[in-house]
Amino acid sequence: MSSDQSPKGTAPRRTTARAASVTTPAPAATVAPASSGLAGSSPWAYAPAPESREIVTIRQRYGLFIDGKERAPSGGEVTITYNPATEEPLAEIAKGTPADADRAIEAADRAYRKVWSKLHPRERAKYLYRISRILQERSREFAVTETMDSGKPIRESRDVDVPLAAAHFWYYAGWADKLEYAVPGRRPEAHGVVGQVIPWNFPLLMLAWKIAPALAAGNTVVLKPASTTPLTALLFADVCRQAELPDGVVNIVTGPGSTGMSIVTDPRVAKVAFTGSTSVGVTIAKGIAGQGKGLTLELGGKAANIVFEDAALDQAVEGVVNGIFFNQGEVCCAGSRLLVQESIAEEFLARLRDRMSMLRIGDPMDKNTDIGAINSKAQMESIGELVASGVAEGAQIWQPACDLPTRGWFFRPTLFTNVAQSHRIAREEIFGPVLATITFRTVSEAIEKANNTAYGLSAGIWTEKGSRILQVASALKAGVVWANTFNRFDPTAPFGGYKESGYGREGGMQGLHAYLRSS
Ligand code: TAP
Repeated sequence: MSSDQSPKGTAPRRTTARAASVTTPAPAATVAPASSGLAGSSPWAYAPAPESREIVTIRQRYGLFIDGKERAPSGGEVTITYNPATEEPLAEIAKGTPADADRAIEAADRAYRKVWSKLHPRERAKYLYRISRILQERSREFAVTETMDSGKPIRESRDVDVPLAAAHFWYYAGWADKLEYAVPGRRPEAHGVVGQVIPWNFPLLMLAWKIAPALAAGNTVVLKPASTTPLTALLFADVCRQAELPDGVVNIVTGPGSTGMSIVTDPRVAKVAFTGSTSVGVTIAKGIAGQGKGLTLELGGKAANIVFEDAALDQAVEGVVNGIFFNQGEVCCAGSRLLVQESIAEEFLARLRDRMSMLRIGDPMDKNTDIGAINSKAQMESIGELVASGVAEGAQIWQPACDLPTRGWFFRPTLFTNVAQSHRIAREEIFGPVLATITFRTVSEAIEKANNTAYGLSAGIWTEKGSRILQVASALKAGVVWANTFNRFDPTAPFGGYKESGYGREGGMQGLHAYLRSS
């Protein structure tokens, strides 16, 4: 049983904002009146619009997916995956061991040598198209499963995670027989077996980002999902069977971080891809140093969302809200630092507070929910600890009044002002619905403050001036810079970071390069 979660009742019940202050540090928090906007007891409150769970059958127990078959873990142990919105146990998950990792790598190696590398690239493409179609056909099942296992709002899993996952397989299917155009003048070759470890914030989407280009380039895969969100990866195993993908081409090994380490350090694994925390990324880089493996690391972020005085303010408010509250802020590229020009700061923050008061927090299965549950108790505690540090260090905290369920892990959207760049909330990745506001006066000050971070994954610019967008974007040390929008993803666009945000790119033609050796 995973130690950070515990089973309790079932359906989420609601309580008032103040009674739910368990999710935030009590000291100095300013909570807006409950009657504001559409929240609380307003006659304009939204009626419940729950998505049905009936399309999903969650089994009591899941094994490992090795060589096309479901297998019991060699150690016979299981962990439990929970619904973070209700704290109810969903299923028992096989606790894969290093011996299981070894079996999976052996299967992937055999499948690479005997089947996958011998297939005409056009035939590989057909499998990818088929997987994409099946994901589309079973999209509701995937969306409901993802929301139950991760806590993210059904609106996001339905409209973002699942369609984008299908789009990645579709996009890379198109590349499978055109690899020589990705590396002109050189001969593209697959690595062989690739080892992939993914996090819990976008479980299916991260799987698609990793598996689709790997297969298109001709590799076979051993993937370890995060322990708190294994279900859509295991459902994906079923898609592989349905698509009649040859045995061993994709292997899913659930289990703890140590099992992930066994996968990535195995000498038969020629390329490693990891998404997750910077600390584990560093451990993996050290663990495989000197082995000559390909490595891509997609790690944390502390993105600046910069609002200039000439920006379309309501549009910018919407973008800032989307930037930090999408997926409860559990997003590596979240716009977690708001940099707002001093001349408009007061007005902008007033509009932002108004908009935050309209956010609907609660049951992720409700189609009206904007902010769902935090993925785990451990993550809740981590967010709470960082928020408490913000208060202790002297920043001003504000949270809208909103009802929170009494069960499950929910954190009220939080806005900090009076933030100094030295505060922990301005420097560390919070990975929760918490926005730290810093003001600036000039363009160069904005650039300097935006770049004053150990990370370099993403940034946002809000201005009506095209020339300013170009000037600022080229000065920002961030892998992705959005202008007058935020959190836009597309399979054709590369994504990745600088500095402690990692290296290598996923998505687009660049994402394919990582899975190819070219001679
Ligand atoms: P991590 O520990 O980095 O987990 C990511 C993945 O790595 C999971 O599958 C995890 O397995 C696995 N893992 C853990 N230790 C490993 C090891 N030594 N070798 C190989 N694989 C290992 O993230 P977390 O603990 O869930 O979250 C901690 C913090 O990381 C968060 O607060 C957040 O700031 C950050 N985070 C960032 C991202 C992105 S996208 N940048 C994603 C998630 C978390 P288990 O799940 O079994 O531990």
